Amino acid sequence: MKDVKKIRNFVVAGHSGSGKTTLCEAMLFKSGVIGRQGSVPQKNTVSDYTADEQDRQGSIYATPLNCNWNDCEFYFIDTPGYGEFIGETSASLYAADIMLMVVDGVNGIEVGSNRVWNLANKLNLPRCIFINNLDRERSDYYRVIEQIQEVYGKTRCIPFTVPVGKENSLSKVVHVFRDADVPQDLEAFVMKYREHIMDTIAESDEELMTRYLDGEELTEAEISAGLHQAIQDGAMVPVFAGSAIKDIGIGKLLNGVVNLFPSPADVGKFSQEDGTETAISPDAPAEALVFKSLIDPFVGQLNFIRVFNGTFRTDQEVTNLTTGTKEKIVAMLTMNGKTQKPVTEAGPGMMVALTKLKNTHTNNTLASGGEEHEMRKIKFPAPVMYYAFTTAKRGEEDKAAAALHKLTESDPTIEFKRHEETHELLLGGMGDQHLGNVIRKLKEVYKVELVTSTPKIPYRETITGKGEGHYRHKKQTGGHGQFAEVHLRIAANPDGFEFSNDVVGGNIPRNFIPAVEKGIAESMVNGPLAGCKVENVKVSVYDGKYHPVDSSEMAFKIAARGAFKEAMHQAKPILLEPVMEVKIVVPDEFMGDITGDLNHKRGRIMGMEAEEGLQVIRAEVPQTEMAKYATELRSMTQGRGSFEMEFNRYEAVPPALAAELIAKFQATQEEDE
Ligand SMILES: Nc1nc2c(ncn2[C@@H]2O[C@H](COP(=O)(O)OP(=O)(O)OP(=O)(O)O)[C@@H](O)[C@H]2O)c(=O)[nH]1
Ligand SMILES: [Mg+2]
Repeated sequence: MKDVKKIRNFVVAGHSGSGKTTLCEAMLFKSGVIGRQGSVPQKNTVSDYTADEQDRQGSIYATPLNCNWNDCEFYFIDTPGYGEFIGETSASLYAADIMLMVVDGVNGIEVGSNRVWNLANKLNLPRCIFINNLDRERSDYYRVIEQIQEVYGKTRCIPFTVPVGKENSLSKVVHVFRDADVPQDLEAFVMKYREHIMDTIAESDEELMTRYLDGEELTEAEISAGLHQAIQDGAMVPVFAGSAIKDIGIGKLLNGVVNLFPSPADVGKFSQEDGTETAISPDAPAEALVFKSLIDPFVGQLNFIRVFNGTFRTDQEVTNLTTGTKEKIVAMLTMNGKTQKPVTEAGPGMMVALTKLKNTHTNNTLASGGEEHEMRKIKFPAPVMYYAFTTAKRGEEDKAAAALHKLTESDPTIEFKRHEETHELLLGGMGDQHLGNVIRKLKEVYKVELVTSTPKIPYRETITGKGEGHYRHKKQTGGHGQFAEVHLRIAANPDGFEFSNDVVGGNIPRNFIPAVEKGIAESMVNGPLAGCKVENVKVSVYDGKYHPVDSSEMAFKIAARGAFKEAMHQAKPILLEPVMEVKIVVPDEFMGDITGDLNHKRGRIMGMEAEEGLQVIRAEVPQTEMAKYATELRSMTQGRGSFEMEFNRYEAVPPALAAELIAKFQATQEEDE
């Protein structure tokens, strides 16, 4: 098996359309994996091989790839840059030793760049940057490198290759300290960074520093070793340049991967979920993280693992530490898109697909034995968009549920639940394209068709005053009758629901009090204004009447409901709506449109700040206004904005809107009657 020092494992990430898939294609071509470089518009790249991706002309799924270069084996993942598919991208970052971020040489840093940069920050993942598209009109290497340095660190982001010529006349790139034939107009720039790199090397080691200051030349090995540490610590981010489509700068980037990227041996250790760190060795007990699973039409379920430690072998028995299942490794495949190649061993740094596992999914840990620690778990982002749904054919809810359960196992950014208050079945995801994919998969693969609608907003009701209710339930039907009478008072109670039994003299016997409380609890599920859950009410039952023969639990429940309803009407009830806390990130130029739209949506802007070259807007907005925000933001910003939101609190619905909602509800009640 390959020496661990010769393995490189990285993830290619960045903003949508920056050219990640094209760059991966160029690397596969340059390294001889493919004889012809495909392109995204021609729908023939190795990475975007699914019909969905080809229709969209952009990646949807993370695609593991591999190639060899200069005696090293590369395992890398092409990820989607589009925000709705961030689940795939996040997971890939957990599987990699370093992130290669692709930045568009025309637009520079974009929302998607910061998104992955920040994810890498959280994981302490080393980074490298490739400035792509430098053959394009209006590309400007110097503007982009300046912005990168401004935002991600001047002394940190260091040019390693520099373009010669620009736009149409881009001809090649030169390496700042390996190339001798630097054009004169680039010399000052190149020398500046050559010195910077040398300084970094010297700083990494006191002895090297002294020798360097004494004017001694450092050897190639010393140069690489000196940089490795700085890159691995994140103190240095090498920046490469070129054009993926024109195969400019690709060879030098591949050399950079060999010379500068850490091998799993350099990384040396890996983190487990409980914070333990374990040293990496091919002879240690084997341990791997499942970072992706998919259903292959021919092979069935494929689980992609990143081996962190030890060596997995075919026919080996392993334990899934997450589900507790014993699994047998029947076959292992290295994959280049849909091209599979069987292997019999997989060591640290390798990414392979396992077939035919029984009970293993994304985010599980596989171990060969002796291990108790699960791998560090992938944190998936929470859904930002929900559809309510029913099945097109009656009675297929269970079939849909089973299929959705399967889908959530491989894509944890999908959520499927029944809402407690609105009772609707909800399908949550990262946006309409993501959800559209899920729905299409359900139809095509699982043969269940969904009918979707905008989810009902879980409005609530509460009171702002006090009220009193008296209700007598009396019925004489045939033999024995029904009788109960309940008197109660209600008042607003910010701490939630409170019930007290203040009946004196046994006017309602103790054994009927639980029925009274139950009656009230039932009324609180369907409030009198709009049939919503009632909250924050204090109820005191203080009097009533009973009949020794005709009173029953049922009669008291009915009387309590009547009394509560009457009291609610007196107590100035109001409607409440959920308010979301929203964080929106957009380029400067869209600020006006975004804030204008938020005002329109009854939003309250809580703060605006510049962050990493983009604008961050924090706002509180009623949930009902945010139902289609994923789509709206995309069209307002041409896909250059992103947002996150989470529930914050309930707040009173403005009177005019409340009146509308109440009238609508009352009309449906009358229809029902
Ligand atoms: N001129 C030029 N076009 C490029 C270059 N690299 C990529 N493109 C084109 O830019 C478009 C987007 O490239 P992709 O490789 O799909 O970009 P991506 O980063 O994978 O995009 P997502 O998968 O959506 O995140 C395609 O039409 C490519 O052909 C380049 O270096 N120069
Ligand atoms: Mg792509």
